[in-house]
Amino acid sequence: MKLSLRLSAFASLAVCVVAHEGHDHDTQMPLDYVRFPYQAMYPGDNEVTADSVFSGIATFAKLPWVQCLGRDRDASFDVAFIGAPFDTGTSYRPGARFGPAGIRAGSRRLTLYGGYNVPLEVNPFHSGLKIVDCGDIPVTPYDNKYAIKQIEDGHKSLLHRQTFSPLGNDSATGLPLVPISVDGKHHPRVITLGGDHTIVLPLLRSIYSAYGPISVIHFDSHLDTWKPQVFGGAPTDQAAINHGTYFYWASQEGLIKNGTSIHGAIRTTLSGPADYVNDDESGFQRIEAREIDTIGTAGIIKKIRDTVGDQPVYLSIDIDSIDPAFAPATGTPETGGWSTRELRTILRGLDGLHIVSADIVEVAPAYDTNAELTTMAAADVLYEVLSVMAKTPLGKVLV
Ligand SMILES: [Mn+2]
Repeated sequence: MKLSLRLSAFASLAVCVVAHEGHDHDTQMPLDYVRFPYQAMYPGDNEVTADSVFSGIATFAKLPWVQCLGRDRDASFDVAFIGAPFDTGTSYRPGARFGPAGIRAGSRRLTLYGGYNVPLEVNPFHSGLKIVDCGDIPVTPYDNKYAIKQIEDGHKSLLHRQTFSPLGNDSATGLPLVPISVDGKHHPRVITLGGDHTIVLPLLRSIYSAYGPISVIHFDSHLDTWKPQVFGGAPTDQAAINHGTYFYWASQEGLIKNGTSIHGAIRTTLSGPADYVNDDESGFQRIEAREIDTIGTAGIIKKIRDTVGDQPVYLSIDIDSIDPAFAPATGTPETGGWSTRELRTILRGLDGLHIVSADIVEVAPAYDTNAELTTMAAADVLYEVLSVMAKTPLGKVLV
């Protein structure tokens, strides 16, 4: 309402100026003169705005900004985007602290034509779910231990909030759905914009508080299950937790469901074959990036689905799973990766899985092209994730 009043005053002023210049515009310019299909994206959002997709303040996909960790602590939603601007666990190129801002800029155009996903036959922005951008978790760049706790607390604050929409009934049987969490509650979903990959340790600690040990689908050119002695040398306890070791720690803490978790797009060099033995012990199956040449996207999708089954699953996407030709702006780029098209196809192949929350990490916009290749790829990848989420409620039918 406040925005409309301000715009109204501004429009009147504009009309006055025009009139003084001698043109015969004597009626006020309508406030919705730049109405685009992206408007009214969630229930109750019918506010007229003069912002087009290329103007105004950047939120993910121009979604409404809610200060979920500030003055809007009681706000409810079904899906929340939240930034975790942390990059002090990086081994090579720093800069992922600017990832959330970059991804939001890369996402501006997502709803220019309305946001309908043709292959998935859904418009996540008009699916009845309340989807918001909660801004960023405050993260200190001076103390990793403290920052990791901030990220866990920020994520938990969103995850344990009341959902905006009820769980509803099963579309096939009409029977009421019950939550798939271990605490029996229906939780909203959180999509985190990283940040370097270290953030997944506190994110999985938060996920554990609602779902217990979770199956993980992890797209990355790197394993990230390295022992601290192998990756970084672990000179201190703090150094031992970084963007190459967080899955080792998550496994040690029992946060990951052993045997139903899987990496995709792996192609890094190793310290030696023992890294794969260690990776096995951390509970992961592996899909190598080069397997796309033999089994294709369909074969990769099948491997993932066969591994995860109908378990609740957490999805973590390192932008470096995509080839640097398509996504150069990242912390530890590796050639020989998947195209943006291939990763998007694989993500759509997860349709029907119970993805409880997700993230995209390692986007470091300072290394991007002027054409915003990487941040656009990150935004489009999350659009596929959001579409899959919109189609499948986080519930099951009791049998
Ligand atoms: Mn990586």
